[in-house]
Amino acid sequence: LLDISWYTESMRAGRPVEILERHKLQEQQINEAAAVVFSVPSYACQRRTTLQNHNTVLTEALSLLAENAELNEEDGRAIAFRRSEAVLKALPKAVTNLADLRGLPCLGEHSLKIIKASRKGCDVLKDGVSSEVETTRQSDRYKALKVLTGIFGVGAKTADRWIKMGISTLHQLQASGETLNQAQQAGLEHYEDLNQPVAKAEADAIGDVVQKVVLSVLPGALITLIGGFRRGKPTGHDVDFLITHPEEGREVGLLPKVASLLKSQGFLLYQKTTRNSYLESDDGPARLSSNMDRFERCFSIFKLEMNPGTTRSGTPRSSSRTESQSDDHSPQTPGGVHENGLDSRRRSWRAVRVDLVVSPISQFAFALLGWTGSKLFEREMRRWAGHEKAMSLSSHALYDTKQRRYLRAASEEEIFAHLGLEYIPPSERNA
Ligand code: DCT
Ligand code: MG
Repeated sequence: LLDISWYTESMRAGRPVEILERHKLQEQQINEAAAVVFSVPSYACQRRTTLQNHNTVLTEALSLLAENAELNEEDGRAIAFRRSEAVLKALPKAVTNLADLRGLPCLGEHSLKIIKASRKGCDVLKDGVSSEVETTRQSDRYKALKVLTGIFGVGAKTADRWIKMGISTLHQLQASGETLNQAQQAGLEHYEDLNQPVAKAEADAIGDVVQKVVLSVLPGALITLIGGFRRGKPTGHDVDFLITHPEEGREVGLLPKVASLLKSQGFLLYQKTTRNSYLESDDGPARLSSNMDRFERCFSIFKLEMNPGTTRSGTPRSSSRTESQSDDHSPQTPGGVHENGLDSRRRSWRAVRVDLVVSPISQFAFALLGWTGSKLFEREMRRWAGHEKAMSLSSHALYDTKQRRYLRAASEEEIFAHLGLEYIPPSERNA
């Protein structure tokens, strides 16, 4: 292991102490390497992350801090926590000892502190208590940000402005006389439903309706369930569909027609459709603030009829209601127990957030990859492309900056191959 020429040179020059020091250092490095318990590559897109998480106590702690940073628009902090969380999610076993963390990538000082975090000497590994996490969870600001951004159409900036005006609850928002845009009005009206997880069976039922309507407008169209459900998640916060047609161009202008049909059939409680604004240029992709917003897209609130006896997903509503009545901060329908003037338990339908995205077939593989997620997996793939391959990846295309050309792909597998990455199937992209 020693560099022989350096060794003989040092011997000849009579530097035995140096040799001894070097020996010691190498021995130490060898021991450390041997003591690495889990070996994990540093980009999430190089790892297989299933839904089986062996470290939920730790990842939930880090996730809460990441979420808090996101809600406070501290992007750097948020991404650091998300990366650490993702590394722990990818481990094949539970971390039982701090030594297990040796050699793991992306565990910054702060994340390590949280993992080791102590309250009276107990660490989160033993009893799930980290004082910083608990303080954040209990803080008025975090609770208010959660409640307000829980309204569809309300982001961190708006929530922050309202909090500065003294608004931290839905009741205070209603009493404030603040003007709400249409999305926010609909979000407030369907607050309770939209904050209940959506089950896979509900997503499939919506898929059937969407498929029928899309095919009636454009025979031959292909509809794919994307987002978390494509990764095998049993529930989600919304339902995402990607639509394309095998003949390039036939898909243009599809969504306004689909939305208007769905609306006339009583399936939409709210919708906003945006047109495709993506154009390729010979100079490569323009810098986009987000790669998500250029397809023809329909953001909607879907009215899902439920069969009698269908139970809603998530916790029993009666118990969550009791809690919310005693806690002014927790999600609560503005009017109290009744949403839309009806007790939601007796309604035959529920509201669900549904996103429809349309892509031309030439961009379909990129759209599919970009919309399957997880968010961190996507982000890491774009970072890998940029930092390691001098390429620019979006949900529309892959551009090679050195060759100054777009790299075409007809499948996700081809995109991974262009990027020099081993193919990771959707069920293992749950970073
Ligand atoms: N996406 C992304 N970057 C974003 C937002 C979204 O890469 N800023 C991609 C990844 C997932 C996909 O779009 C759908 O987004 P969400 O519905 O927010 O994510 P999800 O994984 O489907 O989560 P959920 O199961 O809660 O709906
Ligand atoms: Mg989703």
